[in-house]
Amino acid sequence: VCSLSAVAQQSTYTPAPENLEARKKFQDLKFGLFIHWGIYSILGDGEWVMNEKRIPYDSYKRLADFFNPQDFDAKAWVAFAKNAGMKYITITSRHHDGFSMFATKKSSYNIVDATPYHKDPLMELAKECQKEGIELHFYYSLLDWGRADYAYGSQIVDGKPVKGDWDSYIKFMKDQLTELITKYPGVKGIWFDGNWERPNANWHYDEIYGLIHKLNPAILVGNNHHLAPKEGEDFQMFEKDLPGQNHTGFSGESTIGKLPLETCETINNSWGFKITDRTFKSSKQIIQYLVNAAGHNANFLLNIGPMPNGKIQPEFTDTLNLVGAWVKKNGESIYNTRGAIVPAQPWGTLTSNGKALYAHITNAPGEPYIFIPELKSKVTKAVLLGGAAVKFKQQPEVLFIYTSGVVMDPVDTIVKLTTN
Ligand code: FHN
Repeated sequence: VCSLSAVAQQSTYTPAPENLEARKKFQDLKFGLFIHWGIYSILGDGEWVMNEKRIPYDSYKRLADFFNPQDFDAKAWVAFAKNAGMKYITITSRHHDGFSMFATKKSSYNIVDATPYHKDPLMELAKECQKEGIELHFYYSLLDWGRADYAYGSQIVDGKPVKGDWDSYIKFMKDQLTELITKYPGVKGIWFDGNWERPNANWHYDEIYGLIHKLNPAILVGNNHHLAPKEGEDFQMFEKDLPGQNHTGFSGESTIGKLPLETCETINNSWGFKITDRTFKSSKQIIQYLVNAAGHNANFLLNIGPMPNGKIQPEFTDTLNLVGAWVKKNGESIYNTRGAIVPAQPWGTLTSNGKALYAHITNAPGEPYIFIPELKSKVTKAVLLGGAAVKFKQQPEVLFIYTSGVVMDPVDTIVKLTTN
């Protein structure tokens, strides 16, 4: 039986006008830089190293004594993102190891108080992003391997861990989120992760999301819980999968909702710096991922794990220089566009900016033409983006684009279709 007070407490989230505006802007940005960086970077074995190598928390914590990223340069990171054509950055403010990469008063286990570096890189980054017109989102881990109040490994009964102090942990997160939102200039989003470790816990999202939106209604809340969107969230992300796909096994329960979409993927095979990981994706793979994400109406958040000294490894820079050059040339078919216009086709995908449609032919067609089914708009002109006219024929709800004589680009042949 629902008591009256319980009913009264249930609130439905109505995003503020500035939040709806921020969602639209976010969708226009299309391409972001994901950064996993923490004291784990020292070991060069990924951000899960403490857990995977079973390093006791007290021993792991000693890494802080050696974390001194003297070569960190916020300007260089933001320039790196901009040069790649990225319009926003999402960075780990605190990962599962519980180490805060920012100046927090709520835990001494943070980069300013616990390392010889004694500086706050996230403040530098926030200021530089603001100066350069790059949006900044903070990744924030719900899961904590070390805090006593979280009590990692504890059984969950009635929505709470049996051990630890759940209320204290929830309060701690709220306090830190308040710091992140109120102290750092220009923060545009919070990217939660780790819900999946305690799927049956009561995370008090109503309070946490409510607090965030009270502090700043425009802030976009997303949660990588691998489930359908929950009340209070402003965007939906898919880890290592395009919306609707489930290669990772993470996205089985994440049916696509109505929120702006984002997909994240790694530049090699690791989130945090991994010294042995040389499985670098090519610029072609990254460009095609971006194009496919846009075609699926999603932003693409591409991850790098910077080195412990604060530098970004040259392999990433080289690849993203090529990606940046491509986006500079073809950006009108990516930025400010929307996708999911027609289902993904064997030859590729479609984007639209409202004025034109862009057919991205990323897979060489087997026939000397491609066809676009279910197309409602009337096409009046077809050209290669920035180039010559292309022959086409429109029949009711099907458009044929003839590719014979067209020099195909192995990365993406873009045909711009003017519609009326
Ligand atoms: O466990 C994390 C992982 O370290 C990384 O942060 C990724 C990013 O999407 N999310 C988690 C796995 O779902």
